Amino acid sequence: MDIFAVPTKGFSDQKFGTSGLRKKTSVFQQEHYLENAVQSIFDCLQGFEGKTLIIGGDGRYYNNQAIQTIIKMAIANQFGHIIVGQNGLLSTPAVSHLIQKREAFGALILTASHNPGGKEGDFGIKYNISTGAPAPSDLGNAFSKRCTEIDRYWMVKVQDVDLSQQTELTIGSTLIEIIDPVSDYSAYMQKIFDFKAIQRLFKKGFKITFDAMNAVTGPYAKHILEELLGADEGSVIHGTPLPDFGGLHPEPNLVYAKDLVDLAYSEKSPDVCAASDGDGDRYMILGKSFFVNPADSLAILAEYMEQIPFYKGRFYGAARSMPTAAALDAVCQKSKKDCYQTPTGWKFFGSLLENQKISLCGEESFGAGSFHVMEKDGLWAILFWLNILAITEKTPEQITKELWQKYGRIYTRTYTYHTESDKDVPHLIDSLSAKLPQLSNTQVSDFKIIKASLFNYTDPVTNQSTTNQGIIILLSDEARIFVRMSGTSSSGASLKVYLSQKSKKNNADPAIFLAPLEKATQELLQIQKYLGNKVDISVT
Ligand code: VG1
Ligand code: CO
Repeated sequence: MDIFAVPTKGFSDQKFGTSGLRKKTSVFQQEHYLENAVQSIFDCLQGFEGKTLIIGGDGRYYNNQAIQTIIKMAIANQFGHIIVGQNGLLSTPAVSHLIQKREAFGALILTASHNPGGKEGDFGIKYNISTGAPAPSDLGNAFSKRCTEIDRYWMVKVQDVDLSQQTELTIGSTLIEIIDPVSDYSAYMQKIFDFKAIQRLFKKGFKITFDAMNAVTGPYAKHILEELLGADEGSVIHGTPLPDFGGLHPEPNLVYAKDLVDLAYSEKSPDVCAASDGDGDRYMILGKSFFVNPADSLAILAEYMEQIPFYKGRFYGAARSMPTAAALDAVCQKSKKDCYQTPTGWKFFGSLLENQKISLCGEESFGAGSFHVMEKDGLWAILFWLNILAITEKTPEQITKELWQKYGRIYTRTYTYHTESDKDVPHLIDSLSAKLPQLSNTQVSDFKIIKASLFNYTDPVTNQSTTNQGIIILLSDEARIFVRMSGTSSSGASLKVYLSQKSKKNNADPAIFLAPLEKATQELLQIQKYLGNKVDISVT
């Protein structure tokens, strides 16, 4: 078998952001584009010869073609063992678990997560390290740099591998194993949660609808919810991974999972509606006519953590990303545990999880996880909820209202403003940043600004600093505005504005309750002035 070098020219637009490299599918399909990125990753790693690489993706268009290319490149780069999910599928948390279980060197995950798929949609690639965690920032920066300067990649000419069968074969000196993507993950979930208690819940007639959004979690959810836990057949909807996700935008939130939300608010609502995103690392949970916001949900997982056998005596502390409302903090305070605030992106939780500073972490974007894997994990969060419901015999609404009763309620809304220009959002953020020193003690609409500052973060374990991770504006009446630029857009730029405000009032509509804060935000940020009229706005 001949290993040969293919000349490439480097691509200056290959930047590894919050979660890997994401671009329009057509961009990825350019000659040498994928190969350039993959070889750049390999070139930044050391000592993988003879070791194991895991490869899988969320099933979107170009998934399997990309996997065939990567298998050949991994052989040429002399990995000793390649593990691939059958039909090219593996969810992000399943990959993270497999890395640990199979003691792999690392993994390549083909996904653009919540971004739409298909020919006209997005494609992406991310690398996870030997702990199972996403590549940390310095490694991601090294990948980006290497992508621009690389001038060759390594390749072999061999036949495509049949991904449709679970099998083993050897090419050159590399063993290739095609595995069931679901079984290791589902076995692990059974070790974590009380499946017997959840089975009893379903036996009593409990109903769930789980929307896999035509993405990777379908096979996982069907096996775990329907086959193992006894949920009715048909509880999992949109359960077959499709290359274009059936036209859905696989992001589980109030905007993109609207049909599911409508079901939850209808008379036909099951006890729980849940959904996951493209690569299976995020979740959404609703009760009958009741939406649990992700910040409250995270606090609830913390509140009940010690009641889940796997976590008994293992609640060390918790963390949330800074844009996430502070419901978690109150629970940690009450149980005298540390609560950390990190920049957006799962990679910032890695060192805290690995060093037992925290057991639980999450983001406002419907991601949550624990030390069970080094990624966020959508189905895990849903099973955690089912376990809580099984133990308490309460509804999501009761559980959430008890949380508000005990700690107060924090209202939240997140606004995303997408523009095709990649200059306007940075311009707005730069202008606001320059004004920050003068903002303290000024009045904006009904609020007084107490403090306005840039969010810089120093990792408490590694001491590594990361600057400019957003702008925090603390206001009177326990209100807060957090502003940052999205790191996962495949084109243009998105401004994200996160509002939150604590109140003793439990039963207001968040949109109405937060209207005065929204008015203050518009006044302060002057979004229209900076971004113009051609913006696509979504609110969750
Ligand atoms: C978004 C979310 C962030 C999440 C990231 C990756 O990032 O806000 O919380 O970690 O997506 O999630 P951004 O930079 O667009 O706000 V996923 O499910 O793509 O792995
Ligand atoms: Co995701």
